[in-house]
Parts: sequence; C-alpha cells; structure tokens
Amino acid sequence: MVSIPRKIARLLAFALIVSTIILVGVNSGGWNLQAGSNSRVSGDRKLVFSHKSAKTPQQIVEENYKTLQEILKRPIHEPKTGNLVRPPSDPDQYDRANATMLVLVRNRELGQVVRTIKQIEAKFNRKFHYPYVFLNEEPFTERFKETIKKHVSGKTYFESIDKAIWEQPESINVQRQDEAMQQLEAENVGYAKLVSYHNMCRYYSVNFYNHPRLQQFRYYWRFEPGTDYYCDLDYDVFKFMEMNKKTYGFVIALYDVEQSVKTLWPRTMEFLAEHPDYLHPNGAYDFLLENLQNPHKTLIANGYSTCHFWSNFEIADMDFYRSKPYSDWVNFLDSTGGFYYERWGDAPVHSVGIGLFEDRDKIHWFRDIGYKHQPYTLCSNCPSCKGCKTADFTYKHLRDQNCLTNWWNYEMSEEQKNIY
Ligand SMILES: Nc1nc2c(ncn2[C@@H]2O[C@H](COP(=O)(O)OP(=O)(O)OP(=O)(O)O)[C@@H](O)[C@H]2O)c(=O)[nH]1
Ligand SMILES: [Mg+2]
Repeated sequence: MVSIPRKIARLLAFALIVSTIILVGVNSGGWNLQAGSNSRVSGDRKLVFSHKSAKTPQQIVEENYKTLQEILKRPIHEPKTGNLVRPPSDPDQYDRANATMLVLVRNRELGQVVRTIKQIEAKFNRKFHYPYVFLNEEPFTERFKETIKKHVSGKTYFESIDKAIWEQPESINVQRQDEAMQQLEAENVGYAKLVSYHNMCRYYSVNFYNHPRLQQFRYYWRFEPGTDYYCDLDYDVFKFMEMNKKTYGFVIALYDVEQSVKTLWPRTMEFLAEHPDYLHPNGAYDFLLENLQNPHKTLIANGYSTCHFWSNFEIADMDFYRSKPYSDWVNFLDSTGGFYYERWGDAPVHSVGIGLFEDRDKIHWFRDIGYKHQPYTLCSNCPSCKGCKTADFTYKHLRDQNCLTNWWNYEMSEEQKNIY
C-alpha cells in the first residue's frame, strides 16, 4: 500500500514536472526563435504550443484513445475527391505515376519481405504494376532476387548502397559514441548499441532519396518486411498524391522514445535561427510541440512532443526531401553527429521536417490503408479492410503512445476530416 507521505511526495513530484514543463517547454519553443524577428512565423502563428488543459495526462490519454476509437469506428469508404484513378484494364499499358515501391532489406529477411509483398500485390499492385526498388548495403543474393521476382507484378531493381554513404562518417568521435550508446542502453532505448540500426535511421533520413536509382522517381511507397496489409485499394494511390497535391501520406502516428531524440529539437532550433525563412507558415507546429498527453516526453526531448508519422509505411514525394529546406536541415543534423551520439530515428526526422517545412494541408492520413507492424495496427471501419479488428490499435499498456488524435485535433481541417 502507498503511504500518505509517499502519495504527497508523488503529487509534489508531479506538480514539479508539470510546472517545469510549462516553463521549459514553452521557453524551448520560444527561446531560440526570439533571436530575431524569427519567432513570428506568419501572421500570428508562432512556434509555441498554446493549448491548455486542466486534465491530468492520464485523463488525456484515455480521452484521446476514446476519440481515436470513435474516429476509427466511423464507416468510411474511399477518398471523396472525385478524381480517383481506377485500375486499368491492362496494367502493362498503363501510364503510371512516376513512383516506386521501396524497401531497405537484408537477404536474411527474404521470407518476411515476401509475406508483405504478397499482400501489397493482392491489395494494390497487381492492378497497377508499379516497380519495386530493393536497397541493401550488401549485394542481394541470386536466391533473394529470383524469389522476389516470382511474387511481384512490376519491374524490379535490386540496388546496392555505397558503403561510404551507409557507414558512419569518420567524423564521429568513437569514444563519445561508445559512452552515449552505454547511456542510451542504460535508459532502455531499443537498438542503442546496434550501429547498423543507427546507419539505417541515418540513411532513411538523409540519403535514400539521392540513391542513383531513386533519382528517376518522384513518389515512393515505403514498406517493411513482416508488416501486414489489410485493405483493398481500388484506386491509384500515387496518382491520388499527385492529383491532390499531397507531399506526404501516413497511416499511424506515435510518440517516440524521448531519450532517443533529446537534442533533435534544440539542434533544429539552432538551424531555424539561421534559416527562419524555411519554416512553412502553415506548418504542423502543434503536432510537434504538444505537451499535454506525455509531458515528460516533451520535457526530455527539450520541447519536441516526439510525435511522428510511423515511417514503416509512408507514401511521399521525394522532391520534398530534395528541396533546399529539408536537405539543408538534414545535412546540418547529420553534421552534429546526432544519428550516432543519440538514436534519432528516420520517423521523427521525416515528421519534424515535413511538419516545419511543408504545408500541413499537403499531409494526408490514409485512413483506408490498414496495416500492422508490431505492436500497432490501424484498422478503420471500411468495407475493403479485411482480417483486422476495427479500431483495435494496440495493447492497453501502449495506449499512451497514440499520437493520431493530436493530428486529428490540432492539424486536420474540416475538409480533411470529411474526405472519407
Ligand atoms: N539492408 C539493411 N536493411 C536494414 C538494416 N537494418 C534495418 N534494415 C531495414 O530497415 C527497415 C527498418 O528496420 P527495423 O529493424 O524493422 O526497424 P524497426 O521497425 O524500428 O524495428 P522493429 O520494431 O524491430 O521492426 C526494415 O525494412 C529493415 O529490413 C541493415 O543493417 N541493412
Ligand atoms: Mg520494423
């Protein structure tokens, strides 16, 4: 049983954390950008989170999860944009968008990648025959290539990644890195000591869109081995992106492990102080700055909510990554070594980049693409989604990781909410 003094101590600790967040959280949003006229982004929009709530974080977790359930249970069908491009009668004669399926994968993941490809083909690609790009820092084996070819309807490109680009730069201070990895491991950050994981996160953040093969493409659909896809798609999702001027499409949004991104936001603020003009006036700032549901995360991540679009599924326009704001910023991030001294993931990097430098109205929530990557599933109440339980998002103890409701509450216009 908890004794009364301990209860009081807990209450005091909670009050201290909340008051610190209010002071530090707001300051870290406003601090750097006060360095000039930069703090004012456009009109009255500032890089400061101004929503307040009298509820406890736990109450907000419950409320947000309930809202998520309600949203996912609403019957939906397809986007009502009126311009969906239907499957052609002959996919081989079809004038496809400039797009590819994309996966970074190891030879040993062949079984898992085939499992996912079979589903993507059945639900979508057998109707359109988009090509696939397979990336690996090791050469793909003949067995890998031959097996894959049996399961895909589109052209295949098996590509190596230049080792000099994949491996960690020589500028990384190995002693500092070792100490940092020990620290991250002590804080239970997953894959803290796995250098290949850091390489992967950095590659997907900073480099993949410049791979010589990918330069011929504009849009990609990223997938991961072992994910399950549930919904039939009867329209061309790449043409949907193009015709509706979308830059980034996601399905699931989550909080991140705060210790993995402690300095991502402060470094970004340093960059923005030099490049205030890169900020998009209609950015998704609230999503990035929210501090109500998991205030300890925003505190430890120095002002960043840690909310991100889960990048193991994404459909996006690589011209955004290739643009000056994103590429200057990620190159700056890379120069700080944070991919190795911390464990910055590509998901928070993509999300912070797109949230700051792109119009939030160009970000699309694909509610009609249901998929699962352990331990999260997105399953809408959509007749085309089969084999998943509607609104069954995750285990009870992980409900506080849901960040989709923030996207819904803070960033989506009424038009976007009613698009399905
Ligand atoms: N070629 C190659 N691919 C990798 C490497 N590490 C990860 N990947 C791929 O990069 C993607 C993300 O890696 P995962 O290990 O799934 O990362 P994660 O999703 O954060 O972790 P899990 O929850 O364990 O799945 C997957 O498509 C992997 O196949 C690597 O060292 N080499
Ligand atoms: Mg994975």
